Amino acid sequence: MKRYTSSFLIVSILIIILIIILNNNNSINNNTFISDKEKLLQNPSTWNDCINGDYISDSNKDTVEIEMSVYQWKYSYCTITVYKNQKVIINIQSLDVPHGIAIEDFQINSFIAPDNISKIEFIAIENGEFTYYCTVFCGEGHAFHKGIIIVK
Ligand SMILES: [Cu+2]
Repeated sequence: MKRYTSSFLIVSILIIILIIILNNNNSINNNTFISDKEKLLQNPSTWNDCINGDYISDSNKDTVEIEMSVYQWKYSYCTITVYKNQKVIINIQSLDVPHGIAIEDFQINSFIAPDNISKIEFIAIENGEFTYYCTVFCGEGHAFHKGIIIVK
């Protein structure tokens, strides 16, 4: 009986630690998205900009994780620069209507529902420039809803 109680305790503690870790990860992601939304609301003209400009990854890292927002009709990064052989994870959230992201060269085609985080990942095995674009018709600017991944 005592053995069952102590293993039950250990399992419970592990579950609690896991929940805390998962919640922390979520709050990091959410903070980025909340601040992106605030930037847009504070200055409506920025809706036609990539509000966070260009992303350049740290060349010392094997894996890079990027938080990116999408909205009519931009991605929060106009370009994403990574280094050859890096594993790239992009967490994307829509700040308004449903959008998508496709990167044909990396066989990626993902739907992005509002209030959900879509995760895409690929390994940058090739040097070059690769377009990512929206795959869900999202209004008059849809045809120009794109950005570029630069692999150095
Ligand atoms: Cu779109």
